[in-house]
Order: sequence, then C-alpha cells, then structure tokens
Amino acid sequence: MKVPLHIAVTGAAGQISYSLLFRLAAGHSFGKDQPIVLHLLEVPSAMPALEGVVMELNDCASPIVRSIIMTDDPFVAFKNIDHAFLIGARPRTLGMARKDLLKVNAEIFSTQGKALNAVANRNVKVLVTGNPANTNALIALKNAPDLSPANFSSMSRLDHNRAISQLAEKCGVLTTDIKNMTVWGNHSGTQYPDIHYATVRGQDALSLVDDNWFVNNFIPTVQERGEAVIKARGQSSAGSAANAALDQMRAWALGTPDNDWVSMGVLSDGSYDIEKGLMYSFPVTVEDGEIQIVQGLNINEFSRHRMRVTEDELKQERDAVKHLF
Ligand code: NAX
Repeated sequence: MKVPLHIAVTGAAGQISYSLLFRLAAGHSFGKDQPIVLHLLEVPSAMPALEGVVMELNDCASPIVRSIIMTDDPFVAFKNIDHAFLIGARPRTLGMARKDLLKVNAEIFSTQGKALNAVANRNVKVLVTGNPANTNALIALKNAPDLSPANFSSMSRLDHNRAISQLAEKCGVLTTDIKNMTVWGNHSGTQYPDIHYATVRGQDALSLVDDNWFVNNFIPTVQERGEAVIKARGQSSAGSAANAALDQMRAWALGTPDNDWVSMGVLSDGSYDIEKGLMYSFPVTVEDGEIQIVQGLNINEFSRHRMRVTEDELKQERDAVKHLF
C-alpha cells in the first residue's frame, strides 16, 4: 500500500480548481493507485463555496482521496505537504494597472512562501499558476529561504500545449507526433514559443512550415491565446489551464519521456545567457523529480532577440517587487 501524498491546492473554489480537483481525485498527476490527501486553501469569503466543492468531491467516492482539509490559513494548508498547486490569486479587474496586480498578488505569494518555508515537507514541489505566475513563483521562493529554489516552478505548460496544438493542426498530424517544443520566458504576451528544435514525426518542424507562418501566425497566436479565449468565452482559460497544471506536476513527479522535453518556469542558473535569478521558462527534462535545463541548443539572432524581450519584462516585474524578497 502506497503512503498518501499530501497535495495543497490554493484558490480551491475558483474556476481552474473546479476543473483540476476532480481529475486530481481521479489520479491524473500521481497515478490511479496513489492515495492522496487534499489540503484546500481559500480566502474566508469563499469558504461556503469551497464547502460545496468538497461535497461534490466526496460525492465522487474517489478510491484514492483519503481525506480533505479545508482552511483559510496557509500555515494549516501547507503543513507537511508534498506538492502544492498555487492557483489562487487576485484577478486583474477593469482599470487595474499591471503594477497594481503585481502588488496585490506579491503580498499573497510572500505570505504563502513564508508558510511553505515554515511547515511544508522539505521536498515539496510547488507549482505556481496564479498570475503573474513567474514573478509570483520568484516571490514565494525568496520568502522560503530554507527550501531549495529547485522546489519551485512556474507554469508554462499551457503555453507549451497551445504551441503543440497549433503546430499539429498546421501540419495535419497528431499532437503526439510533435516533440521538443519550447517556450522561453514569461507567461505573458512576450513569451517566445519556439519551433527551431521541434520535430514533426521526426522531421524538423521548420522544414515543413514557412517562416512567415512561424513569425506572423504561430508566435502571436500562442502569445495571445489567453485573450482569444476570454473574448470567446467571457472568462479566462480554466479547463486547459487545469489540464496544464496537472500535466506539469505529472512531468515533475513522474519524469519526462526519453525522447522529449517540456517547458517549465524555473530559476535561471545563467543558461542561455538569461540573467541568473529570474524565473524563466526553459526547455527541461525531469528525472527522479529533478528538473534539468536542456543544454547546448543553438540560438540564432531572431531567437536571441525574442528571448531578450521576455527576459527584460521579467527583470522589470522582479524590480517592481524586490522589496518583498
Ligand atoms: P478565479 O478567480 O476563478 O479563482 C481564484 C480563486 O483564488 C478564488 O476563489 C479566490 O477566492 C482565491 N484566492 C484569492 N486569493 C487567495 C489567497 N490569498 N489564498 C487562497 N485563495 C485565494 O480564477 P481562476 O480562473 O481559477 O484563475 C486563477 C489564477 O490563474 C489567476 O491568477 C489567473 O490569472 C491564472 N491563470 C494562469 C494561467 C497560466 O498559464 N499560468 C492560465 C490561466 C489563468 O489565467
């Protein structure tokens, strides 16, 4: 019998969590035979809604959910946890400047970083989805000095999956025919989805599509996909975001396949000349829970410029919240 894993989910009554929790309870990220204990965190005003979500989770009679803890206190939510999905954040409201959004969320993630530092399992894997995800992850990490920076990652998987889907559609192949997709940088409009190393059924992607499609169609479509979903649905991506969070945590927990990599936001170690200490999306592989940045890729002038633009944005975000480190 496997020992239960303790999994925290913040923003547990929100729309992404509503898509995520039921699949977690069905074993998506850790396996169908891996028991789990759910630690659900919300703000006090959302506790009644969370009670409803928990009723529904109980009504699934999941064979793997051993118990569910509900709380509005991060020090309770993060006690002895093995994995954390940090999803809860304040959304941007009409007229709110990006710097104000950064400020309110920065405070949430500095408190949560301190709580993780104090009470989480020392091997905890913390995946930050709440926006601005990269910088929120950096704030949490900086407020958890007793944990390794390798315990923190920000979500790039939605962008990565969007990029795979666009390329598969263009080439008329299955998504599983695409390997080595890469998303560099920030989870924002400056991100750089890059197909220079991608293959389609073993062939170089760039030999199958023209440069004009890559530059003027593929890149902006992936960068602006979140906006396009909001326009169509009237709400931001939730099902695909939950799916991406589950995929990213699964890759982190169970590893990446031998012939492929994924994109994750991790603390830059200076690879590819990206400033050390930024939470930047890189192509990575995972083995035994350890994330390694893929090394040795050739970066041409075009890519270098795109990688710098998104790096510069991350520097600005970091500088705006530095006082919280
Ligand atoms: P919702 O507004 O539906 O849910 C957020 C939930 O978080 C709410 O229930 C709220 O009460 C809770 N919350 C707020 N502050 C909290 C705190 N301090 N502790 C615990 N819970 C707290 O938003 P949803 O659509 O679920 O999106 C959540 C976050 O994901 C947003 O920041 C959103 O921008 C971000 N996204 C990130 C994506 C990514 O790829 N990284 C893509 C999708 C999404 O836009």
